[in-house]
Amino acid sequence: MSDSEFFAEHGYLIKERLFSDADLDRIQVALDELTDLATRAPEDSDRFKFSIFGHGGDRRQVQQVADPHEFGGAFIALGRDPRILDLVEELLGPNVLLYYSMLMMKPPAGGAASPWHQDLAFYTHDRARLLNVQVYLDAATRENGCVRVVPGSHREGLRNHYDGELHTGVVQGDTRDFDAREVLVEVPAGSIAVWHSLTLHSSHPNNSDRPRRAIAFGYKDPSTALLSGSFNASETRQVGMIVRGVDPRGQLLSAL
Ligand SMILES: O=C(O)CCC(=O)C(=O)O
Repeated sequence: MSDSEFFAEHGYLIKERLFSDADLDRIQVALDELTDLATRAPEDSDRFKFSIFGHGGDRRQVQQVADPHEFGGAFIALGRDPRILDLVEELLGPNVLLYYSMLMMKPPAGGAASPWHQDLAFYTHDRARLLNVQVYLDAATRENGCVRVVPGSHREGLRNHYDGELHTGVVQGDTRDFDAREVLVEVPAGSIAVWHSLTLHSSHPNNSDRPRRAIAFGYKDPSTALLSGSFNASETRQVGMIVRGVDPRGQLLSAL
């Protein structure tokens, strides 16, 4: 089965050790610079979050950074890396827009779980031609809070993430069926996981003594259009940038 056939069937894809230890060392240098910069941030913002995974917000250790690719260097190089983009092109087509990125550093000893959700619920588009690529800087295991996906759920439509008028970012109702169908993304450092914007996913808490750090990149086919405002400012704060091909419908012009 080819990568695109597997992705079409299951809504996710795992590539183990796509990046070498030398690649990870380069990212680590950039990460050290960025986390150092974050300590100067006066408080939680759309850019830097210190308590999103729990632990009461230790200001010396940023837990989430929005759009690290905007800082350039190793982060934008990673978002444009041909090893990722060749795969994304195979799944999305010749035109690819880097839509957002997110650095997630789930701390050890109780880093919080993420509840079941679908990424498309955060930025509704006219078609679900968006996907997420998560690059693992550490080995991910159940113990340190790996991601879980529900295979095939991208073919079951968008679930309700609303409680009345409130967009919760969490699938409402009984989710025990998702727990029963979960596939754990347990991978060595340097691996990637790709999931479709409609694939149900969540993550376990980090009950280990090791962090679980990852950088996510959101990519989309630029001919798919945002239908309404985002519920998560950091994910559509910028209109993104073309990293393969062209912007055939002028989305970048109209989005401004
Ligand atoms: O990395 C995690 O623990 C959760 C990631 C996630 O749910 C997302 O990026 O949408």
